Amino acid sequence: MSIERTLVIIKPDAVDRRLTGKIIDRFLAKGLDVVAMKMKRLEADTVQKHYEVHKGRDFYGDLLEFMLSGPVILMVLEGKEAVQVVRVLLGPTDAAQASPGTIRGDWGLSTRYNLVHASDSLGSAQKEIDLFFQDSEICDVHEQDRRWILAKKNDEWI
Ligand code: FUP
Repeated sequence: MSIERTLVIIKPDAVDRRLTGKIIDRFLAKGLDVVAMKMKRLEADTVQKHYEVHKGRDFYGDLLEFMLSGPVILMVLEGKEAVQVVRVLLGPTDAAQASPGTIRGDWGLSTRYNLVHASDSLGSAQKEIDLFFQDSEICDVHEQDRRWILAKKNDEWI
């Protein structure tokens, strides 16, 4: 199984509710590495690009307004199967349907205010990382830094 990178956005609701530390801790406790992180207010054109697939949907305008309503924390997370692992840690888009133990399940009830975004595939992860980060902002993780997180067998992380 390969080491992947995924993009995470801690959304304005989670920042406003002071949930950022607890949320970041979930990712670290799972064994993922934070290889880039910054806090900022997003610009409208960046959010429009990020949510381009939803252009024309009835919730699109409200979604943009929400994402621009306050600062967010942007992160690149790295680890084994990071894209899918992070989506599982979040739970489904509608937080009311999310199981206890997931981020949305523990702290949310809303579809719009669902606390965190994470890339849904390896392809979108690469696009989203490139949209929000320069290569120079991303740190390299050394194999020895994850030696108690993952084992190696026949050149595969297990
Ligand atoms: P996700 O992959 O979990 O981020 O979910 P989607 O790409 O389907 O939706 C992106 C964002 O649009 C959600 F995080 C919240 C918002 N949304 C709404 O506000 N209303 C909807 O009915 C669906 C999505």
